[in-house]
Amino acid sequence: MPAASLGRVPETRPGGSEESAAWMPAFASGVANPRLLAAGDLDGDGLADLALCPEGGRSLTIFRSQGNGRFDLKATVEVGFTPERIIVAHYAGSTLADVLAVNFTTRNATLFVSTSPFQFSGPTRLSLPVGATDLWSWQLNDHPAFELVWLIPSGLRVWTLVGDGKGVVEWPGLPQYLAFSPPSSPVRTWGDFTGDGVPEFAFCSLNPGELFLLTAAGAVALGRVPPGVSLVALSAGDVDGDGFVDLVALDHTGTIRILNLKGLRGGAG
Ligand SMILES: [Ca+2]
Ligand SMILES: [Ca+2]
Ligand SMILES: [Ca+2]
Repeated sequence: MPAASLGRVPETRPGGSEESAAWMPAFASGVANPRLLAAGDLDGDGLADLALCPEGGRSLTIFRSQGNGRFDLKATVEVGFTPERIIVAHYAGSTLADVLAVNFTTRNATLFVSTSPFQFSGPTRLSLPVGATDLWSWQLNDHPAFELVWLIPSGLRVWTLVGDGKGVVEWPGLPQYLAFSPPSSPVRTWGDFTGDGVPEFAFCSLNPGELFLLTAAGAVALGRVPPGVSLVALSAGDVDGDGFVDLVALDHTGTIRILNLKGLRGGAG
């Protein structure tokens, strides 16, 4: 049972929290009025790259990770609608991640499949489950495509994309580890931060600005948002290529702030 390994998450650490959660140097993206953030490796170098979208924007700004908390502007992707959620994940079985943009209100979902680093084909239109209000994605089985986990009124619905997004296989039921309620904070992301193969939610409580990891065992404090900083979005990805999933945050000024959570795995790996 996946929850058993959650005991490895440290509640506190002697001598302070710096060992388990450390902020990397902040990086100003230059994206004004930022709203959406997604992390994933778009060029196959093992470093999670970023997609950003401003509030009300219809195009994504794509950044390549340098591996040190800094990023290079690489591309702009025209979405054709205003996304409410963007995700960078592997949907086409390649080493290059793909980009997914979704608007739940207008029921638009578009997949941009990577054809070479920071180059995309498509877009491929996807359908949405009826009533979907949010979407998360992670690798949940041995099929190479990441799964889509939709939030619908009756709970969750899981899809595996097949044929580079041209079709979907809907899971007949939900595994036990998907029996969760997402945190109510809108600033939340899903990812396997503890390295046990099962994703957890990381979220920011907006007052007073504290970051938590929500596991089956409860919420664990990860760290405090720097003073005067307000986070608008979170994502999960290994930005520095050390093999540990980092918590990537976007603040209200368009600055990228990365929390290295290596210590959550207690030195494993
Ligand atoms: Ca990369
Ligand atoms: Ca899969
Ligand atoms: Ca990392």
